[in-house]
Amino acid sequence: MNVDSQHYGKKMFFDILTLFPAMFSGVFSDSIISRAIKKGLISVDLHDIRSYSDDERHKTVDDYPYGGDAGMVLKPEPLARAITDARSRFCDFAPKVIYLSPRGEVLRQEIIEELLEEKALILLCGRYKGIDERICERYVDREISIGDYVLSGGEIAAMTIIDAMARLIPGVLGNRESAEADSFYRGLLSHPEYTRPEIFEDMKVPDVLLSGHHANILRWQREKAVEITKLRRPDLWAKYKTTETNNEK
Ligand code: 4HQ
Repeated sequence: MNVDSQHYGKKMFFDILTLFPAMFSGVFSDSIISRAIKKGLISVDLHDIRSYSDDERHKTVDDYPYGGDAGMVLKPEPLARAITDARSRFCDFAPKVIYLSPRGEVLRQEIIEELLEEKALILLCGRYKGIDERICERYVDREISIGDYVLSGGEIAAMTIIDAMARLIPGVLGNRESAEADSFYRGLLSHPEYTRPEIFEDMKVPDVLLSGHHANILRWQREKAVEITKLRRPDLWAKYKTTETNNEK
């Protein structure tokens, strides 16, 4: 059975609604994502929100905010049409609409895993001050933020989500990458890694790693993972301690 037939029926579909489709070309032609697309494991379609404008001449998609603040807001009608169109393309899959916004729940690996349960996702990328709230109310299923900072648009956040998802799809990663060994896989940060040479400048690779003693190596790696997690991410450490399944390991 080849890779394609093995995952036949599990192909995941992404529709991206954006004002800047060209931003995605580099990422989708040269990355883990491109490999997933070539293998037929995911499909990514870009749709220019501007093509859903009702104004033939200027293709307007934004307008001044009520309340008189500075900046522009994406008008609801083109967004509603773009979303409705995307939904109809995936009618069998009941796709969730995700709006990328700093107001959303902050992205974590668990959210990536949840999203992998879906067959299709519609990722809505806003620009300027954001989108008309009525779109959030009626059309958006989930708002996600990639972190507490301000981007100039949702595009990079959408790429982040697709990248993090693609690498967990069986068959996407090659021998050189392994999803299981990564940070967060067991709720701890990863231990330090070393490669040749044994001595770099005046720094030596820890002896235990050269010892060939598998049990000791595992113990050292675990100790280091715990140490670094406690130190750098007390929040992750607290969560880890209260997760029963981890303590059994
Ligand atoms: N923006 N995580 C404002 C973000 C963002 C984030 C996207 C800026 C939406 C309208 N998106 N636009 N942080 O900062 O996802």
